[in-house]
Amino acid sequence: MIVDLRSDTFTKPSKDMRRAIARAEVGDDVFGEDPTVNRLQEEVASLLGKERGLFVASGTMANQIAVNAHTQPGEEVILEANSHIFYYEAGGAALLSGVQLRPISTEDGILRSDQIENGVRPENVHFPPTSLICLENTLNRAGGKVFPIDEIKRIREVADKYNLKLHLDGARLWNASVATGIPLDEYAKYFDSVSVCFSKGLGAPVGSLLAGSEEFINRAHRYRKIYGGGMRQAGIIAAGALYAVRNNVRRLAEDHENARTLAEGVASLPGISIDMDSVQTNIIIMKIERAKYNSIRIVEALKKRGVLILAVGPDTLRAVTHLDVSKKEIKYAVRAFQEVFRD
Ligand code: TLP
Repeated sequence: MIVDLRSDTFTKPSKDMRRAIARAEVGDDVFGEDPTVNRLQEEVASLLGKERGLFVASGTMANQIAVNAHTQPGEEVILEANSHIFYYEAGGAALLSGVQLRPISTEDGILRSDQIENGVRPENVHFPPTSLICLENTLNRAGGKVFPIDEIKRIREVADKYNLKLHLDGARLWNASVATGIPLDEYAKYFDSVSVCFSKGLGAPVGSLLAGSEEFINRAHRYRKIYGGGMRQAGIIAAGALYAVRNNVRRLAEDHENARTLAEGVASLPGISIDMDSVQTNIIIMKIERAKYNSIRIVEALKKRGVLILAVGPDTLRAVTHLDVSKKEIKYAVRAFQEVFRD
């Protein structure tokens, strides 16, 4: 048995999704003539309560386009030090948008409005002007935690006070919404732009969407072209995304339950610890005792037993549940952890 918990990006399209893909009506999307892409953009923009949506190749592309469309070269962007845009996007914001990132460290991944306010640059010839704040929900490196909506409201007030734009990396906003019952548009209304992914927990093979105002998406559309992201009969992949949005959102609750089961089974083992309060959705971050264990060796020992997870730091492991992992497989994974940490 192979239980792949490395990421929810490893999900493969189901038979029904493949059927929807095979049947997709297509056209040339660079000319705006792909009916499936257009339907997806309209449906998801409406779920997010935004005027328009733009289908793009990946979450990284959505975020990078947003950063570029909201800023001018030489400006500064405030974000959390473990955010995907800062940590995992290959320095793209500096390279593609010419902006400086101002990463703020927090203990729990949640940027507070006062930290942001302290980070806004006063007008002074020595400083780059602050123009954008980026938040993430759920928080990948903080164990899939949900960003609290009350803090988002306070951050919006800071953004308004200083005339800053606010972007949400909502790669897993679906998970946040299912976990809290807060609708997507209630989250999205505090942001000038939102990116969401179809290729994570929703199980589509490819694609993300950037949503915002008409004027913002017009600008974003140009950057998508510049970045080589103008695709032709993209309805082939948009059909998978549309199927995912229509069928795979509510079931994310099962992934959250599985994550809880796995975390409970592992947390009591010697030499490994999990902040159970952070296990709110489908990501589990585990800390191992460094004196005893090495994260790479643990990953190898689990792999020998058919359980795949990722080392995301020298003493940090990550497991992610998703629609291709069943309850039974989670139980198997717990047993594998028990064997490895008892040996
Ligand atoms: N995250 C991936 C890796 O890049 C780390 C994963 O396995 O979790 N925002 C967030 C919050 C993400 O977690 C990711 C992907 C992205 C953006 C980027 O999406 P893609 O991979 O489609 O560019």
